[in-house]
Amino acid sequence: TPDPHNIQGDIIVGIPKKTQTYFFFQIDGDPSLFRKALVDIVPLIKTAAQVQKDREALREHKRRHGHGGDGPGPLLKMTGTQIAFSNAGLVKMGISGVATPSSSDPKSDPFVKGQFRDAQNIGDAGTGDADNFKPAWDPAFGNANIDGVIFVGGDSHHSVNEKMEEIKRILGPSVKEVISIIGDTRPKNESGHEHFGFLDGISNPTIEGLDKNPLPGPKPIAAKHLITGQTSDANTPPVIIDGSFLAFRYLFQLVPEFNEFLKSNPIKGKNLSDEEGSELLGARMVGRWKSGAPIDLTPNKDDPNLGNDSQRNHRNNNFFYTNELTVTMGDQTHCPFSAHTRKTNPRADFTEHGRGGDILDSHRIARRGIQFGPEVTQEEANNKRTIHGRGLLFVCYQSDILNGFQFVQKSWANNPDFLDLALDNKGNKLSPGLDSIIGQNAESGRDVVGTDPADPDGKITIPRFIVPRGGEYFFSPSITALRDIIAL
Ligand code: N7H
Repeated sequence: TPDPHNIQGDIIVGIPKKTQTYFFFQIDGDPSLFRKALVDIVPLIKTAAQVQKDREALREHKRRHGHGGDGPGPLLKMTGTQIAFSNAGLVKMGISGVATPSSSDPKSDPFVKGQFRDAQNIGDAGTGDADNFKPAWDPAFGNANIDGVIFVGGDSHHSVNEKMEEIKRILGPSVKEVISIIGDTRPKNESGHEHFGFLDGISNPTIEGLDKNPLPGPKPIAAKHLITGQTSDANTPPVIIDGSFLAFRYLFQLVPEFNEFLKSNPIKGKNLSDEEGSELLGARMVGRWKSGAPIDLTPNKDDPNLGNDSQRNHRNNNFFYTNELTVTMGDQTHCPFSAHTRKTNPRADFTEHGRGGDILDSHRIARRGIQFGPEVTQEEANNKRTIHGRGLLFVCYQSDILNGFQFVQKSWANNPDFLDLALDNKGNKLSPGLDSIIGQNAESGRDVVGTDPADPDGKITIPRFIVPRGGEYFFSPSITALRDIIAL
């Protein structure tokens, strides 16, 4: 089992955060200067064991004061710092041994190539042919010059800025900032909800042997799917033991446009008002209602008690697209195969069909993102057009980028034939089309099947509401790797 005192805390626990600053940097000048400065950065990095303690303190604070440190009464100051390196950064420092385990060829290893050169593979729009493809990204991410990222999550901008200043003082001129991005959870009742309005962060893999009381839902997975170097093979490079790969995506969301699309395309039904039809369409695109309630369990209307219910009856993640075994496989009346959650974690669709839990488990990812940008303004709502940039700073961890993020995006979300368990009205296999939310194939239209429960064969074309404008693949080393191998 991996050691919680050695693993960075965001990987298996998740840094508690109201806000988080990502400092993307380039190692400047002689890399040994940076490696020396790292000696004083390492003690600032929070381990999984420490983050677990922070979470307990936060729970206790909530129990006593009714809020997480931001209401009346005592505040709870808290930050968590993490660090990760791109392949370019590791190469600059002369650190070898980090590569995507399942990749046989460095030329096609997404980690070694960097995400800029993997962008066409994962469906981002851009220009140029396969050999010199240039994704339509922001310049900071467009030159493949990011060596690493340090990020600090915490209770407030004040706490995070203080910690960030301390870090920058330690690093001094050994790094150059490429870009800093600030993420913020949304205000009040929208806290925990992403910008389209849906509760996020409900379903993440739990880990065998580490999570003592996993909530009902998908079974815990082996640590080796999230943590690198979990093998008894004596040839395992020490640098990868207790580490994880971090996939970062800078994803802008067109919120007024998304809302307008739902409004203009309500699902028609006997007992549905237009407003309810629009809400149903949104839920069938995501796989959950805005409250978080899974449509597999409540297909006709939202059920906020169920959405919030991770703790009381542990119901909001305990579903398998089998409609509690009341209907046969291939059914889309509760949830279309094109729904975002069903595409990205098909649960029993996959395991019940002889394709083995371990294979599904190898495609699970631990998501730790945060929102960025302001709330939709009145002007934007009126004009149904985005003026201010907002979206998701998507972060996920996995032990293998080919099996994890890249696979989920490329082979599931962007693949119109996944998962073709349903039959069309002529009895042929029905391709579900793209993932309604994140499916993408350059600039081409996003055809999606099954959004209307009364017409499982029905196809609609959904515009792109998510615009990727950058990203990188990183490796988050263990504390011992940072201290004994990378720092000088
Ligand atoms: Fe998704 N959304 O608001 O629609 N995601 N996601 N995601 N996502 C999930 O179950 C969203 C993105 C996964 O285990 C929920 O915790 C948005 C990428 C996976 O059942 C919601 C964006 C990738 C799951 C959203 C975005 C994934 C998941 C339900 C981009 C991987 C868990 C909350 C802006 C390539 C599935 C929950 C499971 C859940 C949304 C991005 C993957 C509401 C807006 C890029 C694996």
